Amino acid sequence: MRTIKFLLFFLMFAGIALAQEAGEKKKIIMVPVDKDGVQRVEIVGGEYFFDPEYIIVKKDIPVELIVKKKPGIIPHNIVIHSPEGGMDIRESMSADQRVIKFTPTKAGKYPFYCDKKLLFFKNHREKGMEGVIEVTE
Ligand SMILES: [Cu+2]
Repeated sequence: MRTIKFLLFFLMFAGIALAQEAGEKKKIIMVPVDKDGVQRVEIVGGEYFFDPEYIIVKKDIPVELIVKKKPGIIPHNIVIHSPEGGMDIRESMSADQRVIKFTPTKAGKYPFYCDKKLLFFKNHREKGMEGVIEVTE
Protein backbone atom coordinates (compact mmCIF):
# COMPACT_ATOMS: atom_id res chain seq x y z
CA MET A 1 0.00 0.00 0.00
CA ARG A 2 2.78 2.35 0.90
CA THR A 3 4.54 1.68 -2.37
CA ILE A 4 1.38 2.46 -4.29
CA LYS A 5 0.91 5.74 -2.45
CA PHE A 6 4.48 6.67 -3.16
CA LEU A 7 4.05 5.77 -6.80
CA LEU A 8 0.92 7.89 -7.05
CA PHE A 9 2.71 10.85 -5.52
CA PHE A 10 5.61 10.38 -7.86
CA LEU A 11 3.34 10.23 -10.91
CA MET A 12 1.51 13.35 -9.76
CA PHE A 13 4.74 15.32 -9.46
CA ALA A 14 6.06 13.97 -12.73
CA GLY A 15 2.80 15.07 -14.36
CA ILE A 16 3.10 18.58 -12.96
CA ALA A 17 6.68 18.86 -14.15
CA LEU A 18 5.71 17.75 -17.65
CA ALA A 19 2.78 20.16 -17.77
CA GLN A 20 5.07 23.00 -16.74
CA GLU A 21 7.52 22.15 -19.45
CA ALA A 22 4.79 22.05 -22.08
CA GLY A 23 3.40 25.36 -20.87
CA GLU A 24 6.76 27.08 -21.09
CA LYS A 25 6.35 28.97 -24.32
CA LYS A 26 9.17 30.58 -26.19
CA LYS A 27 8.65 34.16 -27.21
CA ILE A 28 9.17 34.14 -30.96
CA ILE A 29 9.38 37.33 -32.99
CA MET A 30 9.21 37.42 -36.78
CA VAL A 31 11.05 40.64 -37.45
CA PRO A 32 9.28 42.87 -39.98
CA VAL A 33 11.16 44.84 -42.66
CA ASP A 34 10.79 48.57 -42.05
CA LYS A 35 10.04 51.01 -44.89
CA ASP A 36 13.75 51.83 -45.17
CA GLY A 37 14.54 48.18 -45.80
CA VAL A 38 15.96 47.35 -42.37
CA GLN A 39 14.79 44.56 -40.07
CA ARG A 40 14.67 46.11 -36.61
CA VAL A 41 14.08 44.34 -33.33
CA GLU A 42 14.50 45.34 -29.71
CA ILE A 43 16.13 42.88 -27.35
CA VAL A 44 16.25 43.29 -23.59
CA GLY A 45 18.71 41.32 -21.49
CA GLY A 46 18.64 40.65 -17.76
CA GLU A 47 19.10 37.98 -15.09
CA TYR A 48 19.20 35.55 -16.88
CA PHE A 49 17.31 35.90 -20.09
CA PHE A 50 16.94 37.61 -23.40
CA ASP A 51 13.55 38.93 -24.38
CA PRO A 52 12.63 37.92 -27.02
CA GLU A 53 14.67 34.73 -27.03
CA TYR A 54 13.89 33.60 -30.58
CA ILE A 55 13.96 35.97 -33.51
CA ILE A 56 13.41 35.20 -37.15
CA VAL A 57 14.97 37.40 -39.84
CA LYS A 58 15.42 37.19 -43.59
CA LYS A 59 18.71 36.54 -45.31
CA ASP A 60 20.56 39.35 -47.14
CA ILE A 61 18.46 42.10 -45.58
CA PRO A 62 20.17 44.40 -43.04
CA VAL A 63 19.31 43.79 -39.40
CA GLU A 64 19.47 46.20 -36.50
CA LEU A 65 19.35 44.72 -33.04
CA ILE A 66 18.43 47.42 -30.57
CA VAL A 67 19.82 45.99 -27.36
CA LYS A 68 19.31 47.21 -23.85
CA LYS A 69 20.08 45.85 -20.40
CA LYS A 70 17.61 45.82 -17.58
CA PRO A 71 18.84 48.23 -14.88
CA GLY A 72 21.07 46.50 -12.34
CA ILE A 73 24.66 45.97 -11.33
CA ILE A 74 25.21 42.64 -13.06
CA PRO A 75 27.00 43.16 -16.40
CA HIS A 76 25.71 41.49 -19.55
CA ASN A 77 26.78 41.25 -23.15
CA ILE A 78 25.45 39.82 -26.36
CA VAL A 79 27.59 37.49 -28.41
CA ILE A 80 26.81 36.05 -31.82
CA HIS A 81 29.80 34.11 -33.01
CA SER A 82 28.65 32.82 -36.38
CA PRO A 83 30.95 34.26 -39.05
CA GLU A 84 29.67 31.58 -41.45
CA GLY A 85 26.30 33.35 -41.30
CA GLY A 86 27.72 36.88 -41.56
CA MET A 87 27.48 37.52 -37.83
CA ASP A 88 30.43 38.00 -35.52
CA ILE A 89 29.33 40.24 -32.72
CA ARG A 90 30.34 40.89 -29.17
CA GLU A 91 28.79 43.92 -27.59
CA SER A 92 28.42 44.80 -23.95
CA MET A 93 24.92 45.79 -22.93
CA SER A 94 24.00 48.91 -21.03
CA ALA A 95 20.81 50.51 -19.78
CA ASP A 96 21.10 52.85 -22.77
CA GLN A 97 20.08 51.40 -26.09
CA ARG A 98 22.79 50.23 -28.41
CA VAL A 99 22.29 49.38 -32.04
CA ILE A 100 24.05 46.38 -33.53
CA LYS A 101 24.03 46.23 -37.32
CA PHE A 102 24.74 43.26 -39.54
CA THR A 103 23.39 41.49 -42.58
CA PRO A 104 22.90 37.73 -42.28
CA THR A 105 24.27 35.95 -45.32
CA LYS A 106 23.24 32.33 -44.83
CA ALA A 107 20.04 30.65 -43.74
CA GLY A 108 20.25 28.70 -40.50
CA LYS A 109 19.79 28.87 -36.77
CA TYR A 110 22.44 30.75 -34.85
CA PRO A 111 22.77 31.11 -31.09
CA PHE A 112 23.13 34.42 -29.33
CA TYR A 113 24.11 34.54 -25.71
CA CYS A 114 25.77 36.34 -22.84
CA ASP A 115 29.11 34.89 -21.81
CA LYS A 116 29.66 36.97 -18.69
CA LYS A 117 30.41 35.09 -15.52
CA LEU A 118 31.36 35.77 -11.96
CA LEU A 119 34.39 33.98 -10.57
CA PHE A 120 33.81 30.24 -10.45
CA PHE A 121 30.05 30.46 -11.02
CA LYS A 122 28.36 29.28 -14.19
CA ASN A 123 28.36 31.74 -17.06
CA HIS A 124 25.14 33.52 -17.91
CA ARG A 125 24.55 31.42 -20.99
CA GLU A 126 24.47 28.34 -18.80
CA LYS A 127 22.00 30.13 -16.55
CA GLY A 128 19.63 30.54 -19.48
CA MET A 129 20.80 33.78 -21.00
CA GLU A 130 20.72 32.64 -24.60
CA GLY A 131 18.49 32.73 -27.62
CA VAL A 132 18.32 31.87 -31.29
CA ILE A 133 18.43 33.96 -34.45
CA GLU A 134 16.82 32.04 -37.23
CA VAL A 135 17.75 33.26 -40.68
CA THR A 136 15.36 32.28 -43.45
CA GLU A 137 15.74 32.44 -47.24
CU1 LIG B 1 24.63 38.15 -18.79
